[in-house]
Amino acid sequence: MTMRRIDLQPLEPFTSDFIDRTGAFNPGALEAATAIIEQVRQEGDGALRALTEKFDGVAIENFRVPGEAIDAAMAEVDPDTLEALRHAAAQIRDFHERQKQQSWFFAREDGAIVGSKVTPLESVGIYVPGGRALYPSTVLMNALPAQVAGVERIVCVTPPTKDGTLDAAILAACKIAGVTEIYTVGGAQAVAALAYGTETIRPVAKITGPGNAFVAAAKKLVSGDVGIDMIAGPSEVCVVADETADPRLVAIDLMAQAEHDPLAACYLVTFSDAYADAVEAAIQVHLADSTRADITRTSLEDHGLIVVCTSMEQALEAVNVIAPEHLEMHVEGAMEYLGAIRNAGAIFLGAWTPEAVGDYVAGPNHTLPTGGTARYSSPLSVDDFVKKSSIIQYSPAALKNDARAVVQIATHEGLWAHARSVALRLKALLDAEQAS
Ligand code: HSO
Ligand code: ZN
Repeated sequence: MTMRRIDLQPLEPFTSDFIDRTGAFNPGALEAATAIIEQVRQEGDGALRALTEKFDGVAIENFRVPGEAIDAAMAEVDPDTLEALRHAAAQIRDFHERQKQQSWFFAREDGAIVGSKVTPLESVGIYVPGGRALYPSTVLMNALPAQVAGVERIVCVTPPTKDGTLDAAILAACKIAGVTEIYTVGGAQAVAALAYGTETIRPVAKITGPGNAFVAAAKKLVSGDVGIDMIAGPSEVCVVADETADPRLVAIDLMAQAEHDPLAACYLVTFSDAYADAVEAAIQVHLADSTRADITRTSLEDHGLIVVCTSMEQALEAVNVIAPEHLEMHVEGAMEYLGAIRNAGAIFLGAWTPEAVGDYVAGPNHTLPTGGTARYSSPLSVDDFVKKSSIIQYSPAALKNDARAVVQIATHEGLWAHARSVALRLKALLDAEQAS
């Protein structure tokens, strides 16, 4: 197993040309999703049944998962897993509680009141993938911020397993995180149902959660009719390691991302070829024990990259160009470099912070910007499940203060009624003053 390697010269800048992020877009999926969405809009539940038979190979009569099935799942899941999910949920909830924004108002001296009113979305739909990415942790990471935001209707959709049922741990995570409705339907058809509604599934205001190329395409297509969160690309980690980092730990942390997906992209930023060799050798040793060696090896060989730098400045510059979803600073005095890191979805500091703690239990969300979008976007948060309305209330004194400016700008813009709406009120005020 060898990863692609770049040896930078002193002062040589790391540029985006070194990174290969192609292959994320799939035009075939867009075409297929368009047809599926149309079918669901026209035929509702009938289309969901037909498409579930076609793509999942199972006939489903009733998509809604009954309460008894959810209770049965709680009993079926191994108690230690249930306990771990509850432990994770408590810390995730606690973290997201701190993100909650309050409505605020500001009273100006002239009596005008301006402000911002925060309102939770009425409903959200969470897409939970099946197959290789069957993650109860993703249920927690999407549903808990919605619950903390105050969303009343939290709907979960997820594709059936071969026998038409759902994974018990997924159902248990739904219960723990306050999901209010669960439907056994996946793919672009589930996204269409959430966006436009069917006989059994009422539409939602926003759809979040990861999915395959068809789900991503469907989310893109329904966006505008409903809200969507970010479209997640393949997972990424960038580990910056100096000579103080144990190469075996750096190796296993790279592998922890690589094992997600053959398309996952893992970057090692380090300071000598000898160190890079030691990490590669350690990966080789770990691979012998891995239960996901094939995915891991493919990911590292096809999309892995080692950048050997000559200074920490150069390394940090590389990090900011990569703008990784996850960044591990496996270096002495990691906290000191925080100020220099501009682009990263989540930053893990020091030797005791493997990405896996953030994936599951630390509290911050594991839904993070991928594909370099950390340059301008943020982790999924409570903010994604609320919206704001601006509030404005004027007093007579405030109107008097501002009337001239409004009339001036409105007249410049050629908007007669705008100017007049203020001028008429101003006249009424002045007349009343004169009368008294
Ligand atoms: N590392 C993934 C999240 C996850 N890990 C879920 C384990 N389960 C996001 O990049
Ligand atoms: Zn992970």
